[in-house]
Amino acid sequence: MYSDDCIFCKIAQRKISSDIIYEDDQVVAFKDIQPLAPVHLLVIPKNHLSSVNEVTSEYEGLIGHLFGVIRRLAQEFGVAETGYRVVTNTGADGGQVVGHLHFHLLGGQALEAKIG
Ligand code: IU
Repeated sequence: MYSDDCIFCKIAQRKISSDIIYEDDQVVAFKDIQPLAPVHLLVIPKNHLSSVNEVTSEYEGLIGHLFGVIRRLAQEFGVAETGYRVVTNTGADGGQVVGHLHFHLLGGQALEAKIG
């Protein structure tokens, strides 16, 4: 489930301190340490998957559950009505820095309408 040399696995196991705002048996969510918007959360599966490239059909249930968590956090953090952005960077060209699948939830301000 966890990878020894993965920082997000260590966060999920609480071996490294972070501002965890949600946890269940499959998912952890915490505040990004370098927020790019007033609300900037990271939602991750506990199971170590490197990126979307490893999200095969066996993880459909997990990803569905994870998006339910994102939806509820958007409500809890007050951005569900005003709007927000969910981003997952994949690989070098996608700007992925941390090699553990994660979804950025960004909101709390009007975000630049830009992709790429
Ligand atoms: P990326 O999609 O891999 O580029 O995003 C990684 C994010 O993880 C980035 O926004 C970092 O600020 C964030 N982060 C963090 O919140 N806590 C950490 O210990 C580390 C990175 I390392």
